[in-house]
Amino acid sequence: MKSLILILFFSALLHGQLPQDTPKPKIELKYGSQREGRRTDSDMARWRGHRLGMIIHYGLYSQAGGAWKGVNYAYAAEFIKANAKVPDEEYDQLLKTFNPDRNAPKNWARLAKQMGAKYVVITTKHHEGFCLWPSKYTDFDVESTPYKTDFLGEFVSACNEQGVDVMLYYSILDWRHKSWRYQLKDESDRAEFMKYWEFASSQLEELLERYPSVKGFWFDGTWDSSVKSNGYLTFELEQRLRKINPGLIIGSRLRADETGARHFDANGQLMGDYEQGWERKLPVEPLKNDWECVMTIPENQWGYHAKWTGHVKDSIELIEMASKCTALDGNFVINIGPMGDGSIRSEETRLIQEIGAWITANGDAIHGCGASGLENQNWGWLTRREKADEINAIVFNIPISGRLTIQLRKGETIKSAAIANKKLEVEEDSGGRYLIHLPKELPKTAFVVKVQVNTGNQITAEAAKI
Ligand code: FHN
Repeated sequence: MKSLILILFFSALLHGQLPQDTPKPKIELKYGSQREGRRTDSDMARWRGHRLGMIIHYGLYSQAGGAWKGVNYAYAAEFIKANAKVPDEEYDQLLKTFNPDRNAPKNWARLAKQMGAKYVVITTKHHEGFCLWPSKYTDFDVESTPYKTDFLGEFVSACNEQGVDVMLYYSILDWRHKSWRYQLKDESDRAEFMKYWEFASSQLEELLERYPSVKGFWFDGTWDSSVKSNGYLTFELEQRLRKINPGLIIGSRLRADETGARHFDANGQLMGDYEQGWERKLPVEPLKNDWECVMTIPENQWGYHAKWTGHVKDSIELIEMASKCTALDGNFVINIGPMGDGSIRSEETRLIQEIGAWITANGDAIHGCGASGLENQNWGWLTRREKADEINAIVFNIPISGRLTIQLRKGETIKSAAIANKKLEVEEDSGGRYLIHLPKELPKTAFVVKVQVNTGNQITAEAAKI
């Protein structure tokens, strides 16, 4: 009898008849996702088309370079206050020496442009609480330093001049503010935390008023229970900011719903405009939502650390990641951590120049492109501009056979393939499989083969998921 029950159970499992296979009932949420699918407006399309960005971590911690009183702390340099357990009064001494080069804002904007970044995310306030702009809500800001003037404003203007969009990083978590709470254990914690929330909300409104050209916010430090168990606050804050600028782009990291679910609500729907959880990791296939990956050059270092340890990425690795992100329909953002005086370490300058040189030659396979709608092959990544019948085959691994395989879909054919306008031999195999013969002389770095395709109306922008 027992074995009969087991047979019936497994047969039901195989045929999908068990109750757990029925779709989960939708949970009624007031503070969950507010939209189905991707945003379709022009502000979001602009952000999506950028594909390559730069994120800058800069604050008081940049002066310490990962060490305190002669002791080196290997963990993330922007955490030096926590790593070395520095009391507030002692940490405040860094205010007195914060005096970056006056040209730093312009230099950084120029470097971002040179790298081919179409947008920059800059830390306006990291977990340490220091504000890069003169905020009317705190004295723990740039106005209290010898630099005095509005560093952030100067940077935003410099980016505007360079035609590079700006997104503002803002840490909700604040080690410095007296009213910040990690959890709300009682009513007094709640009362204090509500004061903090109003402070942060007012600062964010202040940022929008001061810098109307910014395109969005990049939130961080939202993982503590004080925030995630009060999801309605994140919902209301998002609404409040969108009221000032309806086109704002806000990643998923700000949000929690009333069940405490973060990024995705309890029904699995994305909250915010794009998936913001891709930190130092990339997905393996195109995602249905917009998404962005932020990447450090060394291991887990965002702020300036004088002693990088572990693997340090080189430019071709970062270029491949940027290509992969484009091929998987996402944006790629490379972090730099300027030194306390505002200068950029030589390793980062070199990488920026190398990436920039590659982008100058090949950027049209990245900017404005997205997933090709075809299967990526192990020689590299395929990208395509919306509705275009040209595919970019970005080659990172040259096959020993000297042939690139491309698998088209039914009804599609390849018209031609070329590297830098030099036509290549294209051989048709069976079942939509094509072989592109590479020449003996090849560029010394990753290169793009432009492949003209007859789509036979098979590939629409929607199919290409751009
Ligand atoms: O703790 C921070 C870290 O310092 C850095 O700012 C990164 C950037 O994505 N975000 C946090 C960790 O998730």
